[in-house]
Amino acid sequence: MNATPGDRFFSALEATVREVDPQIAEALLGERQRIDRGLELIASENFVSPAVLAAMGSVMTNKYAEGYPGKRYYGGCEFVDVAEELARERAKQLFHCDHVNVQPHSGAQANMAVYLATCQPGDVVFGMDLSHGGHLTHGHPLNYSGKTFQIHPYLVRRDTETIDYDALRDMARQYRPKLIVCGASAYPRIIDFETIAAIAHEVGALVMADIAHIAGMVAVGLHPSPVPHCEFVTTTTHKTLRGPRGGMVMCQAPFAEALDKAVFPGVQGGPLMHIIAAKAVAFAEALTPAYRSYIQQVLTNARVLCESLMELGWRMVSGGTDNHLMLINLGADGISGKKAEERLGLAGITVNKNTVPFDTRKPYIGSGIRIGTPAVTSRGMGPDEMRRIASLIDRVLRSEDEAVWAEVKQQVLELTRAFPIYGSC
Ligand code: DSN
Repeated sequence: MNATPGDRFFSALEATVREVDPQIAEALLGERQRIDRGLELIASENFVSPAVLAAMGSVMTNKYAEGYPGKRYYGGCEFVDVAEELARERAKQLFHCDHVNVQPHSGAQANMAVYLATCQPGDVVFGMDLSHGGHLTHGHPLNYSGKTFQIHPYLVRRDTETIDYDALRDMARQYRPKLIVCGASAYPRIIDFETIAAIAHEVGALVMADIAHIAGMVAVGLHPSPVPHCEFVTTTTHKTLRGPRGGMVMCQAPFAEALDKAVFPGVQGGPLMHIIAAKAVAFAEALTPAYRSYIQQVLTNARVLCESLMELGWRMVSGGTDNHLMLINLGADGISGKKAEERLGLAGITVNKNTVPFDTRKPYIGSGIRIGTPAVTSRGMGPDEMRRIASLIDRVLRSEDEAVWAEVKQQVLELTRAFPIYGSC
């Protein structure tokens, strides 16, 4: 078989590391083989392009650049300034926002910067409950957000398992929050940002929309954008956006200065300039028609996978999906999320356990699993593969027999061989 550009890229990379550190080189190869031979269905993961990887592995990792383009605390920033300016301009083009800060090292730090820019310790903040689909940084008691602010979590409705906007409005009128945080990490439905912003503004609250999961759909117009309605919009850059691991914050013009001060020097020191360069590359990719087609395919694949699982008898949280992810509710008496995750892992199918709304199990065990289509879609898989994946998941979850799991693993190998992602290995 002829070596592809991917093969050559990764062989060179691993050989370079191997000369210095054979153990890490082995781990790198092992991870590439794990990716290549398994089905990656973790909703928050994706596979970046070789161009994004190359920018991440570049000389810009060496540079200190505290400050912002044109106003740094270090000399020699002329080329990293180019990278940061391009990242900012492209992000603005993608999301049509007034201002953006591309320096946050992660989504958690992006959110922390918004809290710092808007709230004082002890202020009342609303966030969606973690077990109803929210995120740790939206006010979980063990997270800095929950420790610093007076958090009132809002929930989904029991009947529809969708956000209870009426209860949220009642809560806002009663507690008058400083900030309402919306957005989710395990919510399969469209989020009505316009309604949430109206609820917040009625009581004088600001809104932060965390679109880490759905950023790709928002960028191409396949999910309503929070940008016209919410003062702050945060995201990670590595999920549906398919960029390097990192975060960013967008905001309306009057908050630009406060936001930039909150990111640096408020929360962070030197920005990761190699990651910012890679963000710029990923945003350039996201501005192409090919990326829009990719996101359309992510959504089609999620719908087909979800419908196929429902036809096989699985109960999905909220009865379906509008985005890139779905949650199987395995039931309080069924196999736990933890067991399901382990068992699917043995069959070469990677998912994560998740709580479901009103779960009676602890988060580490959970009664559900979360499944997403961004990564398998990046491999080029389509609806036929989604139907096949649904039947493989069904077989593994319904069988106690290790031989069945091993047989499914063989089928996963067959399937993935037809859709290589990072060269053959
Ligand atoms: N851990 C991420 C996720 O899996 O959704 C959120 O930070």
